[in-house]
Amino acid sequence: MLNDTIAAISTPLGEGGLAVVRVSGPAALEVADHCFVPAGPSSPKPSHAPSHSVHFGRILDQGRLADEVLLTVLRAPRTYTREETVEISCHGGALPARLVLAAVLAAGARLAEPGEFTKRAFLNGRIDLAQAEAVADLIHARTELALSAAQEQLAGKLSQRIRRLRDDLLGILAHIEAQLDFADEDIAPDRRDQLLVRLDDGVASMDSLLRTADEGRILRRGVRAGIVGRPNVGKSSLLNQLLGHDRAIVSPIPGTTRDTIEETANIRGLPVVFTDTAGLRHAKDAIEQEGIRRSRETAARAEVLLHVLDWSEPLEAEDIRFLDDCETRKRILVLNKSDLPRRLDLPSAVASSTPTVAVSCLTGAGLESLKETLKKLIWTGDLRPEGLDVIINARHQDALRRAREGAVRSRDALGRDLPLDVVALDLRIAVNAVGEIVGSTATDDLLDVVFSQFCIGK
Ligand SMILES: Nc1nc2c(ncn2[C@@H]2O[C@H](COP(=O)(O)OP(=O)(O)O)[C@@H](O)[C@H]2O)c(=O)[nH]1
Ligand SMILES: [Mg+2]
Repeated sequence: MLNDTIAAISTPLGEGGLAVVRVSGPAALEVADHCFVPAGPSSPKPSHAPSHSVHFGRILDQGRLADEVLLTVLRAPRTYTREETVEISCHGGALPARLVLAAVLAAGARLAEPGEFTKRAFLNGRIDLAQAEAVADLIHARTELALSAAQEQLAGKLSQRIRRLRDDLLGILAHIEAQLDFADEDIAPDRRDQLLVRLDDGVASMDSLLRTADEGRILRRGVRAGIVGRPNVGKSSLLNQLLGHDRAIVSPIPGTTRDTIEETANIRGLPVVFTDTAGLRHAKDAIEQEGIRRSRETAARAEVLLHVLDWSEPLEAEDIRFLDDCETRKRILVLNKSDLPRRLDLPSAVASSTPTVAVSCLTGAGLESLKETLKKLIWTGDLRPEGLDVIINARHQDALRRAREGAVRSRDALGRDLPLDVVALDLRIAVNAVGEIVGSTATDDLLDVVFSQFCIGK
């Protein structure tokens, strides 16, 4: 598969200043020779140009002008894929890029699959699988914190930890397998104890990696926070304040918000997906009833609830019912309209057990404190970017869990003096599972799963 030459548009489709068509593979320069005409009469053909040089000219598709471009020649191995690469910068907009791509394909390249450039970088040994995933994380990052976590992973921080772990396990396995060759000799007790300690260390290191999974999930997918409460308390106003722009309709008429509205905001570096809901109350008309049904669904799915109450009004029956219903949920009571005189009286049991923040969506008072409270509720870890050097994703978590099971079974078997081939078998499972993370033991299926997350052209 690495014998052919691939091409794709690497910039988003749509209007823009520039678009880039990327070509990679052994014939990349010949493909460029076929469709590129340099501007100057004495300018070299791409295949005669030095590496990392840029050339002005035209791309022709069977004699017809596709676009005026700048063509960059990048020779292997100093390229993204480690293969011969040509990058063609053409005019932005969907059409010029498509014409250039068509010319490149007519000249002998094949259309790349999603993530195929990055897959080649992996297959050619430039990056491992965890680093390849970091490229996708980097592209999809929605906050600077998520970006910096992706950058650390791309730089190889996670890979180093995983390799060290795998080397340790392999070392233990080597000892046990060497012992297996002397079938009638038992493992010496002191040697066995040493191996047990090393296995425990391995499991502890897996545990510390597994603990970063929640943080990884938050940074990659965001936290779902539902804004709930009865009509007119200021839920839509709060959403707008948290987003920093007017997204939802705010009105003094109760029941204005009928559908649920979802938007992502950056809360102290964490992506939080807020959902504004219809107010919870007894509604007569069908549309509002449907809105309220959706509100309940949103509230059920949310990981955190912002329960908005009106500071200027006494508690109503709906407020109390909802306070009771959500007793066990991760939640914040947001007492809105703190610019007005207080008439709200919270039951002391609730006030003492639930984080409570007074805000005014009218003046903006208390909003920073609300963000801080929210951050503390969802993120127990350290928020310094340098504390984020290793954060695993769901795939890593799955592999590490299997590795941990294998390592624990192997340790128990060794501790109970079971036959050494049993000890070795489970340890081998652990080694392989750890190896999946960086791709040293990777099946085609696994690679398909990882690279299907990418867009075409990356
Ligand atoms: N005085 C005051 N009025 C507010 C505040 N927040 C919202 N309101 C008003 O309360 C009414 C209902 O607000 P809205 O956000 O639509 O409430 P929702 O029904 O819960 O979404 C509107 O007239 C807002 O202008 C606040 O902090 N102080
Ligand atoms: Mg509303």
